[in-house]
Amino acid sequence: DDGYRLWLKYDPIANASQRDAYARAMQFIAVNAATPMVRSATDELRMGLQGLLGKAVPVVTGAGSRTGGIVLEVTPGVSVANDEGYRIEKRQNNIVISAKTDAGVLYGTFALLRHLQTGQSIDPLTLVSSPKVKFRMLNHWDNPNGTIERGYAGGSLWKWYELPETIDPRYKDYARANASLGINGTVVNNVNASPRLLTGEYLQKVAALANVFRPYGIKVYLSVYFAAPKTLGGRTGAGVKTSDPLDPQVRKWWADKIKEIHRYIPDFGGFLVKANSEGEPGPQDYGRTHADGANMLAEAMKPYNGIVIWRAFVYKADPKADRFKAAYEEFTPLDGQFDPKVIVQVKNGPIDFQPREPFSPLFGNMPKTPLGMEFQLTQEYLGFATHLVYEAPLFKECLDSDTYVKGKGSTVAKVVDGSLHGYTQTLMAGVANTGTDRNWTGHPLAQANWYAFGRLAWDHTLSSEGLADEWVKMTLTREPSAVKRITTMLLKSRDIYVDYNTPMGLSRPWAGVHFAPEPWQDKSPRPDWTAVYYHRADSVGVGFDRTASGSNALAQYQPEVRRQWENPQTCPLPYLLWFHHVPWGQKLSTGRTLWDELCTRFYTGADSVQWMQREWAQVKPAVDPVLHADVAGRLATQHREAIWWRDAWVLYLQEYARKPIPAPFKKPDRTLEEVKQLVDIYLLR
Ligand code: BDP
Repeated sequence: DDGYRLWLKYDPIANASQRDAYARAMQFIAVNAATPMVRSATDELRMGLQGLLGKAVPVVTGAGSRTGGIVLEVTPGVSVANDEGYRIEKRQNNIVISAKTDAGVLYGTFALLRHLQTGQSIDPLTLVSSPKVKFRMLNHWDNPNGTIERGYAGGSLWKWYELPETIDPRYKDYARANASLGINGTVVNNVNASPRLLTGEYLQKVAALANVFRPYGIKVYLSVYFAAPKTLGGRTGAGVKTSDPLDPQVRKWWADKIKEIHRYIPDFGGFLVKANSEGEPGPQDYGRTHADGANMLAEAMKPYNGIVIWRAFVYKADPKADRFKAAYEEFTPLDGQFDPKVIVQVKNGPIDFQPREPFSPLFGNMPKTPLGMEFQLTQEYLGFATHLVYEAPLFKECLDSDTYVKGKGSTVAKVVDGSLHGYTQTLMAGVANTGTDRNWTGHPLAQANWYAFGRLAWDHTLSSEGLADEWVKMTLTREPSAVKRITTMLLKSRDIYVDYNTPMGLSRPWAGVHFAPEPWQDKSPRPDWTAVYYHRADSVGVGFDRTASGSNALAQYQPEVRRQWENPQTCPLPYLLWFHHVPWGQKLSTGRTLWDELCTRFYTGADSVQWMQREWAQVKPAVDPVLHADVAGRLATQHREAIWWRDAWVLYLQEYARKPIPAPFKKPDRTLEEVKQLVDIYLLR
C-alpha cells in the first residue's frame, strides 16, 4: 500500500456476516436529483460499496416502492441545523440520506461510508450532523514555481505549467478527500503571494482547478499580493502608480480584477491577504490601516458572494517590543471597523505555530469582528515529515481553552463558531500538509492531521481519541489491539515531541531552518528572529517574564485567565516558561527543581520515541508491510533527532544553569561544540 488512497480505501470488509448484513441493506442506490454534487455522491457510494462489499450496487432514479437500498434525497423540509447538514435514518427498510442541499447529501454520503468503513452497526441507524463553522478551508502555501513554503511532502499538487488543458487526475482525488471531511474551500497559493495568480493567464488555470473541485462542494480562493495594482497595473498599461487602498484608481483596479475573476470562476470564494507582515506590502505602506485595506477589497467584492480573509499574523520590527503582544495591539483597536464581508484569520497562538502555545489573546477580544482560526497542518515546527506528531490534541487544547470574555465557558471554539458573539461568517483554516509525495503527506501518519483538522472544522466537539480511532480503522487496520496501540501512540505523540523539543513553555529554538535545534542562535537582522529572544536563559534562570514585572502580555487576557498563569507557583507547568523567568533552583510542583524537571522532560521525551518504536513493531502483522516499513524508518530518524534535540538543549542550558545532569540520566556523550557542528551542516546552503 503506497498510502495514496488515504482514508478512502474501501478494502473489502473482512467480517463476512457484517459484510452480508450491509449488503442486504444496500442493494441499490436511488437518487431524486441529478446535480453534479449528487453525482459525486453517487459515484463515491458506488465505488465505496463495490470495494467494501465486493459487488456492484446499481444506481436507480427514485426508489419507487423498492426497499432494501440507499436513498439520496435533496429535500428542503428535512430537519437539520443548516444547509450543509445531513440526516441519515432508516425509513421503510431503506437507508435515507436527506439534506436541504446537494452538498448536504454529499457530506451525508461520506458519513455513511465512514460508518461502514469503521465497522459500525446499521441497526438502528440515525446519524444527524451539520457543520458548526461555515468556511472550512485548507490554505496552501504553494508557489507558482511548484515549490511549497514549509512543505515537506514534495512539490505543489498544482501543475501550473500544464494547466488549464491538462487535468491531473489527482485534483479529483484531492477534492474527494476534502469533501469526505466537509472541507468546502481551498486557497491554492501561498500567503506570500505572487501577483502572477491574478493575471488572466493564470486565472484560466485556477478556473480549471475550480471546475474539478466544484462537484465536491469546494470553492477556490486566492491569496493576493496587496501591491498588485501597482505591479500588474503598471505593466499592462493601466497606469496605476500606487496600491493605496483609498486611491480611486486602485479601488477601480480591484473592482475590475474581481469582475474579471468572476468571468473565469463564477462562484469564486474570495481572497486571503497577508499584509504588512514579514515584509509583505500592505495598506500601512500608505499610512492606512488593516481595516482600510480589507474594506477596500470587501467593497470591490460587494456584487459577489466572495469574502475577504485578512490575516492577523503581524509583528513589527521593534527591538523592545514583545512579539507575543503584537497582533492584539494592532488589531483590537480596529474592532468594529471591518466590513461585514471581512473575516480576520488568527493563528492559534500569539507567536507562530509552536509545539505548544497559549491561545491567542485576540480570541474573544474583538467581539464585533468575525475571527477565523488558522492552524498549521504542515509540521513546520513539529519535526517536518520525520517526527510523528498527531495534532488533534493541539487543535483541541486551543479550541477548548476558556477565554472567559463572557464568563466561564467562553471557549475559543465558541468565538470561532460564532456562537459567543453572534457572528455568522465563521471560518477555520488549516495550512495544508499535502504535496506530490505518493502518500500526499510525506509521513504516512501525518495524513491523520489533515483528517482530524477537516473533521474538527466541521464539528469542533469531536474528540482527539475518536478521530484517531476512525482514521486508523479507515486507513491502517481494523485489528482491535493494533487500533488501540496506534491510537494510543498518536494521542501521546504531541506531548512526547514537546518534551524533547520545547518543554514547559520554552519556544522557538530555531533560526532560519525550522528543523535543527539552535537555542544558542543570537544573531539576526531582527531580535525576534533569534532563539535567545524567546527563552531568555541566563545565569539566574530561563523563561520570558510576561507578567506585570515583565512585558505584561498577560494583561491581554481576561482576569480569570491571567490569574491561572500569572503566579509562577501555580502556573500550570506546560505554560510556565511562556510567562515566567524561573530560577534554575526553583522547586516545582513535581518536587523537582526547574533544572532537574527540564532535564527529566528532555530525557524522557527522547526515550519515549523508543517506546513508540516498540509499539509500532508490535503492530507489524496488522499493517501493510510497505507502510509499516516507511513509518518504522521515520521513527528511527525521529529517535536519532530527539536525542539530538535533548543534547542540544541540556548542554546549552547547562552553561547557564551550571548544574549536573540529574540521576538516573547519563550526560550526553558529545559536547555542545559537536552538536553545534552537526546543526551547522543543516544550515549550509
Ligand atoms: C511562518 C513561516 C513563514 C510564513 C509565515 C506566515 O515561517 O514561512 O510565511 O509564518 O504565516 O510560520 O505568514
